[in-house]
Amino acid sequence: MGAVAAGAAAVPGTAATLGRRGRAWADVAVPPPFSVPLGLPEVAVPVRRTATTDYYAMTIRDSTAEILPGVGTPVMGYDGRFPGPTVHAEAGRRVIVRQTNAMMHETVVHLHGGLVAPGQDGHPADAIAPGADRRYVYENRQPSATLWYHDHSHHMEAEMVFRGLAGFYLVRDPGERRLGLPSGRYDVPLMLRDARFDEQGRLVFEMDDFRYRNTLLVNGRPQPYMRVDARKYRLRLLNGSNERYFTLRLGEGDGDAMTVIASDGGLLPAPLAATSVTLSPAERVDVVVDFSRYRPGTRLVLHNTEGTSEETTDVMRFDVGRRVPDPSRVPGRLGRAADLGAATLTRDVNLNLDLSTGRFVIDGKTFDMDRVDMRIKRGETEIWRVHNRDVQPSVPHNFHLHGTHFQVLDRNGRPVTGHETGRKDTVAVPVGGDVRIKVRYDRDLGRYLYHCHLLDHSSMGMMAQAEIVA
Ligand SMILES: [Cu+2]
Repeated sequence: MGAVAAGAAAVPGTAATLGRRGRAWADVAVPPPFSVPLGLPEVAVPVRRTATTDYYAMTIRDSTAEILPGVGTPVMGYDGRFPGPTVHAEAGRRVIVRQTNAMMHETVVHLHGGLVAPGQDGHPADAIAPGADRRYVYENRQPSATLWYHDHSHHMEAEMVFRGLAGFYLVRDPGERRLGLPSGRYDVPLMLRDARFDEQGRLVFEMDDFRYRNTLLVNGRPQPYMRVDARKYRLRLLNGSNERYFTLRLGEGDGDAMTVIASDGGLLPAPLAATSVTLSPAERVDVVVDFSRYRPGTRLVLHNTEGTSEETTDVMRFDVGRRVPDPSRVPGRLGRAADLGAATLTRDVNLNLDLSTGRFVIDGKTFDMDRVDMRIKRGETEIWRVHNRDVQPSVPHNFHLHGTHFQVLDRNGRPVTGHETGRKDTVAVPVGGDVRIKVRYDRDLGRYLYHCHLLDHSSMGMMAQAEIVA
């Protein structure tokens, strides 16, 4: 019944619930906004390189991170880092990661957005026992994209990701390099999420308690500032929250111009101008911001317009510095279109909180790793209409597919715009409404998960699996 009570109040992303408790939960430890410099996740270094393959070794372990200044916070981390090290991958070149589990808990690693074989995908049935290790083989047969890796343990992914088991995985390719987009130190991954701390600065995880997760973190730092040169930057924005939605605006008022260049699955066909971007949990968007439009000394706040108080509205601040030469550009043509062709089949998928049992379900059922929930013929395009039935109480959900990228057709009958026109692996499903997506699996046979990526919901059962058949 706990889930019912939580569900009744559970409306992440709405003004009614976020930020109500203010900073009272972390008065002792949380610094004022924009007083901590942004950090970048450490870059993972291969232990070995061959002609075809980069080998990495990571240890998944309990650790301590300085998230709040001067405070040691116990975390779970890839190599003990919060967030985990960033893996730089090259399309067409294999990456093999040996993950050693040095924790007391089982864990399993999912490469979110990776087009990988089912056996490498981090299915909860493939857990790494404490003390054991597992090799993950990623072929990187996909175009450049901002991916991330995170825990996917049965019933535990919400807590383990919340405690730190998440990191960036960036795929690049020669075609993207030729475009001349901002690169190197001007290509910056930003993992946005919320957290809840107690008065000692420890992370507090309670299932579905998103309304108390009022400290915003970027790359593991509370509401940081970042010194930028007055030139173009590529910002890779990832919503790494369990349940919080971000609608991001730069500067004051209606928001300054950003150029959206990529979605979950990689580059859009063409850049799109935007003054805001909305990200439900696990979604990514890459934007180019031209800081040369601002006078040196300008301080620009990245706002979350879905926040309800200073601590949930102010995400981070960019402090514009000197003008520097900027050879980068944003060409008018970028990547390939998302079009998956004509569909041969349509399906309905229903997401809801079952009020009689208090369980979060898909098509009436909680996840069972021994049950196949649908069979999909490889190579055939299908249209899925995904419904969010939770009007009363009102509960947001989103929808994530493993093993492929999909094309979003419309939401509540209206065509989507902006980054949602690109190739996607996660999409928001509005309360009481639906989203239609085109789905096609082109490669491996076997089982892939699909689920709500509000991780507290998937941990409580809002997950299912499809079997791809010949
Ligand atoms: Cu959900």
